[in-house]
Amino acid sequence: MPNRTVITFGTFDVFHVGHVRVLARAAELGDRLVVGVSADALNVAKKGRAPVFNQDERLEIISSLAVVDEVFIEESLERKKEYIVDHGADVLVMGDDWAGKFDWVSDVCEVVYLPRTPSVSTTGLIEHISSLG
Ligand code: C2G
Repeated sequence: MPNRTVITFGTFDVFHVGHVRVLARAAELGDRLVVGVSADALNVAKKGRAPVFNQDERLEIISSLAVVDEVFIEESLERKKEYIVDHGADVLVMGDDWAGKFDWVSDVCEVVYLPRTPSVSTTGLIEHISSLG
């Protein structure tokens, strides 16, 4: 059977167990996992704030994980198809907070949405840490 390449995308800011689990489950769907880490500028455009950890730091964290084979910076959500083709991905995996949002790439690869890990989020962690004073 030929090697199956999985691709996923995310900011992965304030790295937490929900991130670990989605990456581990994505890796199980193939032989090689490629991760597009959202650029700082994309995050500002998408969420209206800069990430806590900058893109070089987030890239370093993600590339250090045993389940991850390759990383790159995702500059734009609209370029998803180009990233998928350039990295030879057979399947796009996203958390189900994105359910339906990337079905438009399904002519170039399979699209899978995985359930999110409940009760943990970067925003929640930032609020929690801020409240510690
Ligand atoms: N995630 C999860 N469970 C959580 C939190 C996050 O499964 N409790 C998943 C998300 O569904 C996503 C990945 O972890 O698949 C990364 O989450 P974010 O860093 O929030 O990613 P986001 O900013 O939504 O960027 O091209 C798409 C974007 O780059 C996705």
